[in-house]
Amino acid sequence: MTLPRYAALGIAALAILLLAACGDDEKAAVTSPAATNNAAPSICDAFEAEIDSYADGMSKAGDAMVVTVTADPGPPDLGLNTWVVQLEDGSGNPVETDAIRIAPFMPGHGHGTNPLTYDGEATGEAGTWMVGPFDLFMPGVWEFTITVERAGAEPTSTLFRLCIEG
Ligand SMILES: [Cu+2]
Repeated sequence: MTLPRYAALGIAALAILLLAACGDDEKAAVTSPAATNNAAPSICDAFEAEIDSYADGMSKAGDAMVVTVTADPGPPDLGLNTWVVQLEDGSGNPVETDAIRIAPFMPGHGHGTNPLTYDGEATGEAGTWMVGPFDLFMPGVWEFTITVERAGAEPTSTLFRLCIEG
């Protein structure tokens, strides 16, 4: 009788298939966490405070005015960067000021740029200034404090915090 022998082979084959199946499951379990994490890792992931996400024309409303930034390159990158900064009141009208400046600073490293601040140049368009180029020489989190001076008023500041991926 050969039938029991074939039956035994069949069982052995089935066992091998089951083992192979288990092996695949294990592999899937190991790789799935990485596969489901769609966000690309960022050099700024470990930073604990909130980071602004850049878009051309990003803006923040401060006490005295709305500050809008368009960066070149955009998003800001390692190396030389020049920003156009627009100042408006709450109704979208340009705010004329005497001076603006930007102080770039890496909070995680405790250093800024050289020089520490960059004065804006009036563009000729009301309330619009060009600042830079300033050299963002390291990847990581940079803070940009934009200070605005007006005669007869206290200077006001607005801070943008951005990740420079590099
Ligand atoms: Cu640094």
